[in-house]
Amino acid sequence: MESSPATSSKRLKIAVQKSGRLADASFHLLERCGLTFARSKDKLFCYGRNVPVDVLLVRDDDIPQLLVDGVCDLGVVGQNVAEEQRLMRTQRGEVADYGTLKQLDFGACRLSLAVPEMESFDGPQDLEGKRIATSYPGLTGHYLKQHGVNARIVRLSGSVEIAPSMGTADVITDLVSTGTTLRANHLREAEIIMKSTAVLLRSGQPLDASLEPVLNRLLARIDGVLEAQESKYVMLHAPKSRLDQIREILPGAESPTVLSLEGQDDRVAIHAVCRETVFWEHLEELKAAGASAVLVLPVEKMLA
Ligand code: PRT
Ligand code: ZN
Repeated sequence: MESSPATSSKRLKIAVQKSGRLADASFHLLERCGLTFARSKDKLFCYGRNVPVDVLLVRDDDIPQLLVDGVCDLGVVGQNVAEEQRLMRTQRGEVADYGTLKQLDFGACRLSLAVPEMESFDGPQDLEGKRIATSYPGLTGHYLKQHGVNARIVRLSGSVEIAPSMGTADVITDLVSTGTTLRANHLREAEIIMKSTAVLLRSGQPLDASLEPVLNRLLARIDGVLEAQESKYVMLHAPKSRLDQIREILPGAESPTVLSLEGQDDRVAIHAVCRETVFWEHLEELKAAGASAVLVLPVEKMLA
């Protein structure tokens, strides 16, 4: 019996969060790249139907280790998790063999230092001798070291924001997005330690040569999806004489298509892909420049 070449059975493995803040957006990104999946019964494994790509659904904290071990080739996590685990591994003398391939456009947050709202904070030196509650001992310790401050880190795995009112810490470092949690706990964001978004990580383990083209195609599609998200297709009518002015207003447009309008010698139709956000202000400027029939459409996919 003829067996297929060994390499043909190789599949790219991507780890994403099973449930939580990054779960839906990570999976949606892969779907927007045109990947379709069959889910296993326990919903922990998704088999790519149309491409040799499988998805493992796991806790976000486990993703760096899966990459270090080479169990997965790629993973989507917050930069905060990737950097925290890198620092902790380095401290323990272990390897943190993974790197960032791409910054993604979801999961934005920041790791911040927060102090009780009535207390003053004039800079990192104020932390000398204090107790800092955090789930991020690596990043917090790194920040203290950078500023030459000695403080005690109280490591907590959750509900960090209640530590000052419970009396178990003086200040905290925690992830913040809207700031509601801090305000509800009478804390004030004093300093940003790190800004974070979700990132696509790649294992440092060598990838099977047969999977390099699969990876490259996926990366090109991710670029297309990320670019399309911002981009809009703009159509409008405008006086021929104002062409240059209109081109200047259209944000991030390269060379617009100019079409003649039947029965109108002095006006043309302009179509352009705007690669930057089109704000209402831009539309008002276009109108002031004589544009009419302005249409702004979403871009589904884009291939550079
Ligand atoms: O179960 P699993 O271990 O997989 O998930 P998890 O509970 O560890 O993580 P999850 O789903 O809460 O967060 C996953 C990632 O989302 C984080 O590592 C960040 O990269 C990103 N992210 C973005 C956030 C937030 N925004 C965020 N606001 N992660 C947590 N928060 C929490 C924060 O800890 C605090 O309790 O939300 C609260 C603050 O929110 P605001 O809006 O009140 O400021
Ligand atoms: Zn987690």
